[in-house]
Amino acid sequence: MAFQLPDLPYAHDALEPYMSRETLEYHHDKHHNAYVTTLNSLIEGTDLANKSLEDIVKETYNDSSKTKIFNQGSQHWNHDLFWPSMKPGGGTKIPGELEKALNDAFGGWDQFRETFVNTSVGQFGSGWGWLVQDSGGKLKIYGTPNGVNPLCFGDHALLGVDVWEHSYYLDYRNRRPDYVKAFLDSLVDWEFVASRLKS
Ligand code: MN3
Repeated sequence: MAFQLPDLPYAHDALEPYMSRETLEYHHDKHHNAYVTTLNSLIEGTDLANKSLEDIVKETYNDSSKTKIFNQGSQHWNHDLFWPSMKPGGGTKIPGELEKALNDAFGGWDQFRETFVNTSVGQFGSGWGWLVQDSGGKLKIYGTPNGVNPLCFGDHALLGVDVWEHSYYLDYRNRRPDYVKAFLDSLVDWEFVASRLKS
């Protein structure tokens, strides 16, 4: 069964003014779609064709003969997580369980926000900023280049922000800090993030 582009869980203009209809038309309908169709064409007829997306990402990471497949597969996985992590009217109401976990790990919301913003803004070139839970349950923040994601390190992703320019350039031009702050403050569905916490 070939992989499919998931529908956005909201209308293309639902995240305005923080993320425009035009950005989502390009980012979801064109960029994400291209990752899916290219991945399908690369794995068709191979032993990867019947594997889960997670297994494809983990098996192709660090395999230099499968870099193209890794890039497309990881980016498909990353965007699958990215779209439902946002909602219209997001950025508010952090569930208590998640708030406590952020406080325990980072010392408070302000410190979490500052670290997440600085890490995501500081990721050189294309990549992602992540909030993850490691195998010991500890919350961590780090950036990754290109399509690399927490699956590659055995970590569980709670939240990822896409800092490829295609994610923000139409709306924010070169102001990546403003984009990441708007993402946290006005777009993230924190109930979705909390639902991913593993106890
Ligand atoms: Mn993207």
